[in-house]
Amino acid sequence: MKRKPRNGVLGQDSADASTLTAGAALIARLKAVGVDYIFANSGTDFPPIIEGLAEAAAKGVPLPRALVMPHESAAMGMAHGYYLATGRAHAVMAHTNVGLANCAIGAINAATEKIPMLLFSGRTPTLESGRLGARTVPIGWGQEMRDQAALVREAVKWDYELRFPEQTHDIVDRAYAIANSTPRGPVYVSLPREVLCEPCEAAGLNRPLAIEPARTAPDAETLERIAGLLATARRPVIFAQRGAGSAEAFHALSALAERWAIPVVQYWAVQLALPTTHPMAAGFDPSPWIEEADLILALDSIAPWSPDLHRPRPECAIVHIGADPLYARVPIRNFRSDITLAGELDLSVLRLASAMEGHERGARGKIGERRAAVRPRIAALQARLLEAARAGAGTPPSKAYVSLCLSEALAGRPATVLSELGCPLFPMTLTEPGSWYQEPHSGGLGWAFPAALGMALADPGRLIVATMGDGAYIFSNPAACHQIAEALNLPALIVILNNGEWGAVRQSVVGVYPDGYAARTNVMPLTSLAPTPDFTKYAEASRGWAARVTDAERLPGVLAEGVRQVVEERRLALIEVLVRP
Ligand SMILES: Cc1ncc(C[n+]2csc(CCOP(=O)(O)OP(=O)(O)O)c2C)c(N)n1
Ligand SMILES: [Mg+2]
Repeated sequence: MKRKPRNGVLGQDSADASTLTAGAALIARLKAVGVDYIFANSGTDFPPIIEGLAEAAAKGVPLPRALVMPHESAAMGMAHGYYLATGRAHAVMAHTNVGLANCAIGAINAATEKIPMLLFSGRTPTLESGRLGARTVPIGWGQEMRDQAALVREAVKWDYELRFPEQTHDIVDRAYAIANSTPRGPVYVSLPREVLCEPCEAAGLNRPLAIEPARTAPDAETLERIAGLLATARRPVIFAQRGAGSAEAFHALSALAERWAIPVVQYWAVQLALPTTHPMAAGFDPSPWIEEADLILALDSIAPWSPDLHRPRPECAIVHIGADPLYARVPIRNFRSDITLAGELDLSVLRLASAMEGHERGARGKIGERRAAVRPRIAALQARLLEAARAGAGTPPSKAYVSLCLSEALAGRPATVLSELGCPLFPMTLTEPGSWYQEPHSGGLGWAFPAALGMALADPGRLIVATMGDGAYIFSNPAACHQIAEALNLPALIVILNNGEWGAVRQSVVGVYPDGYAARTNVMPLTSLAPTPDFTKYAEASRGWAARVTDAERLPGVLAEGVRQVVEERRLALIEVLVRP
């Protein structure tokens, strides 16, 4: 019988302290560039990774924590949430083409939201025999693809296949630098098993990141033009869909909107740009503002309004600011842009706020006029939103009413709400940066639950709430997410708004065919989730605390207890609320 090779080609044995298996070097290099967690779902491609983890640990090499993810969608969602909480990119490792296919939705979501992450999956061995790592079982043939990276290529900024063990350090550095450069996004590297089994130099493993990520700053001249227009416009309005870029920029934007009396519309907001109760927080509907505007400033907004419904006047000046303000990844996106400013959003907002200062004297009268015109309208709008939410009380309650109750249950504590067809933003009182995230505009459902777990991992002192529709919860692979919450001790509050259907699909049918057969007869094929499961059982299966609210009067008490379970008992708590269809 042939001797089993330890490393590299048959018969070669080179494992010592000066070398590591490429699998070990790859993971160790990730740690060296700043990756603390690998969210991993392993398979037969992983022996050199798993052996590498053991080898590196035995040799005292620092490693990231490799966490078991029972489903790849959870791995991608957690890496997404972890980045939102910390601004730091992490790694996902999946099993060959099939694991990568399960990562595809997460990659699409990450690409749309410019979330950097390092995505890896094994590549089935190239060789059929004769080398360590060569194929051993039939899936070695069944999982081979002509172009595995094609599964995610449209979503990633860059992809590569590791060809030689000596490339390992460089490829990690390049992947990290590209993912973290403006505009950020996911990258993908496929890892052939034979290459990972090869020995690799350990020297240089701890050198600093060899390639600095590129950060694009806004052009000062263009910023100055925008500041001048914004200062002197009669009816300026800001549209913000992806927050302000950082906590500092959030406060700067709040101050700018207040000082200059500029309404901020948060239409389909994925992140919060200023407090919901801010005197210039002009709700989510562009309609009242867009037609009278003489200047629109869109901050990192993929679709700041719907061209089918909302029409800016031809003489209105339109400005787009963002990391990639023209959204070059999107084939069709023809929002007019008279001034286009590329650069990191936070830098643009902060520098715009300073540039505005130079215009203060000339604009004083204008500001007073603007404030008088918009302030009472915004106050009335905010009151109407609250009133509408209160009117949704009763059994079953509206989503907006549940949102109001949730907001009251969270009052006074640092909390972050992630909503995926769950509680709507606007009746809530959320005043802090990072307190609100909504599902990505790519809409790949199943995001909120694992993203909340990623946040809970990153920030254990914060109360993380994931609120979802019943459909969105099912998409999240709940068995996997609850297993992770228990295994990693990640308490979070899960609030499911159960209307027994895919209501968004129903609304879309009514939107396209308002007088159609489906709307008139109220027969909506392909939207019902009946019979509705008892969702509490999913949480209980992994020993979480759970409650089902069928009587809306009990809602405030149950929410308070759910918060207590998470904060004091450090348990995952799931609350299922039956809401109106
Ligand atoms: C992966 C994926 N599959 C399908 C869809 C299409 N889709 C969009 S909204 C929706 C229904 C969501 O239902 P639910 O979470 O119960 O919220 P509701 O619409 O009832 O408020 C579906 C199926 C999607 N966005 N993503
Ligand atoms: Mg539903």
